Amino acid sequence: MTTSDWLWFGFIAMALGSAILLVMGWNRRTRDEENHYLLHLFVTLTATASYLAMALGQGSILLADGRDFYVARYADWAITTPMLLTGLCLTALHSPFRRWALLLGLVFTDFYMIATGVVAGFSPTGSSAKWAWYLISSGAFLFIYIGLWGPMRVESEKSGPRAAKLFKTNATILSLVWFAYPVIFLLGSEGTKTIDATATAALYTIFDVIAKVVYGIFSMAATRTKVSADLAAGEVPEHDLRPAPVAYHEVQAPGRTERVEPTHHVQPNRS
Ligand code: RET
Repeated sequence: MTTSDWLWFGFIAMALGSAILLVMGWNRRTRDEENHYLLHLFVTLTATASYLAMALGQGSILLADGRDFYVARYADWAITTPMLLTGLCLTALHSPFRRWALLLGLVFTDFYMIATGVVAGFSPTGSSAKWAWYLISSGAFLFIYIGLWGPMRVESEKSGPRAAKLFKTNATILSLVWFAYPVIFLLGSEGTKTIDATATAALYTIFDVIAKVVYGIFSMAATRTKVSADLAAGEVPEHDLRPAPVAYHEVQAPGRTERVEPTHHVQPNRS
């Protein structure tokens, strides 16, 4: 298969994955299902667009050292990796407001990893600048692992055994699959050129399909199973139902959610 074949394969896999996710999440019963639906669907939709651009020859630029640099790939990662991390963090936190800064901290670290990774990618082959940026990006990656397996895992345990178990499973898959990326970079056409450009494109495509489509479908299905168990155990509060029967206003104190009764008269601003 040529590089172009792999890019078309990626496009078809992402489009099919989007269609499957669209159907899987059509009926949403709770906040959890709604969160995961939104995130996983837009991850594959973003990648569908990115792979289409790359397959049509619009997603790359020709660098001075003669390589095609796939800008679309990094644009995709900059959008989708924070979304995938957010999904995992919401499995642990349930409500993002409980540890808002921890969630955002992980998302910013992830964005920092991709942004510095782009600079590593387009730095000239063999330059020390490339490896300096690679190390900075890898440092950010390390902090993502620390955040996930440290404080985020502790938070998941406060969300009950079902949430803790699902977080552990998903965090394990994500940690293993994501680890492939810096390795592919190292061996591929952006790094040491141990493998050629086609093999690099093939490996990135295969791992993108695993990280977005396979993981997305698994995470959606597992969330649905967890939600069914939560509902059967009577553990879903009214404000987490979708659609919720009335409007609720979430406040930052743990476990507190204020029910806002519908009012049909205008409240004066000051008395
Ligand atoms: C780069 C190169 C510099 C060092 C590191 C990297 C990490 C990339 C990662 C990408 C994950 C992408 C995913 C995409 C699909 O959904 C930028 C390759 C650490 C972790 C999960």
